[in-house]
Amino acid sequence: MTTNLHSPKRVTALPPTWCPGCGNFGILGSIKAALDQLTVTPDQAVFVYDVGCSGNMADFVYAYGFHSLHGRALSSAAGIKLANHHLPVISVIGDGGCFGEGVDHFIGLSRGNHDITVLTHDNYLYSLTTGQKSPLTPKGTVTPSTPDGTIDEAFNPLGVAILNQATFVARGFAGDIPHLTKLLIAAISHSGFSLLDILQPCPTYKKDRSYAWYRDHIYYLDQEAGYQTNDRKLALQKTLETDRLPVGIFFEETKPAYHQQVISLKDTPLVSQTIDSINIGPALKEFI
Ligand SMILES: Cc1ncc(C[n+]2csc(CCOP(=O)(O)OP(=O)(O)O)c2C)c(N)n1
Repeated sequence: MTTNLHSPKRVTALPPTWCPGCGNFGILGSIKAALDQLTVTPDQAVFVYDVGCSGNMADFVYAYGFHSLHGRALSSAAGIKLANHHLPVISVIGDGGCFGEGVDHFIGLSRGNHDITVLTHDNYLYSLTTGQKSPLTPKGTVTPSTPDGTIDEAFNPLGVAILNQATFVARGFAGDIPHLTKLLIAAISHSGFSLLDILQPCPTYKKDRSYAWYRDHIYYLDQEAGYQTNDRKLALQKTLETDRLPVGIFFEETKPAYHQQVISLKDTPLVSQTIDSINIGPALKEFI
């Protein structure tokens, strides 16, 4: 099989394995549309996948990809960005991976303003392993791992990002592909840490959050008179709304990204630096 990295192709020949009606189909559609509109070719972007239903996207997107361990897609993405600043680096991760196993990376990379885009496929569950509770599962929900209902209060991902100095924080809905595509383009184009939390119906394990339920409960921030995306306190307040769910850009600001502040990297990414003058002999001596 020949590989043409400059092809306008966006998906591989493999048919997606998700359940019928899974929100991941809409997210994949938006990724395709966003890459088209940004005219990014497969060799000009890197996707870093976590494990899970969302991570299975690794087989379907036609671009550079790295399938990471559970909860480690963000740290791997940050490393790739430090090695080559010219590539947009996009993490595809579930709410379990990002806000459970990977929550320390989520907070740390947000504070550092690492220039990565984080797409959280937010279905309120660990879906691939058949629907156990995740940090986002609403309190009281019965799941296979919480037969008497969850006791913990749900994690607030957008609020945590806003409080930890993220420079782009947005929420999208997998059932509105044109709107999600616009948010994706804005998130990928943003220089610095961008979180796009995507409300993703899981028709197999979370039947009470159907497409119809979301359509009844979401509203669009860009249609709200007077809403400003540069007000961190107002954005934080919006994340506390649970009766109706705002979608759109909650907050954005421009600040130098992490790699732009590392003296040894800011002018030349690692990938372009010469290693001729590096002698690892003394370091190895200890082990010989
Ligand atoms: C390193 C590793 N840890 C754990 C697992 C088991 N595992 C696979 S998918 C999954 C759940 C993922 O849930 P989430 O991150 O919410 O993604 P979703 O499946 O809902 O998209 C788990 C625990 C694994 N396959 N590999």
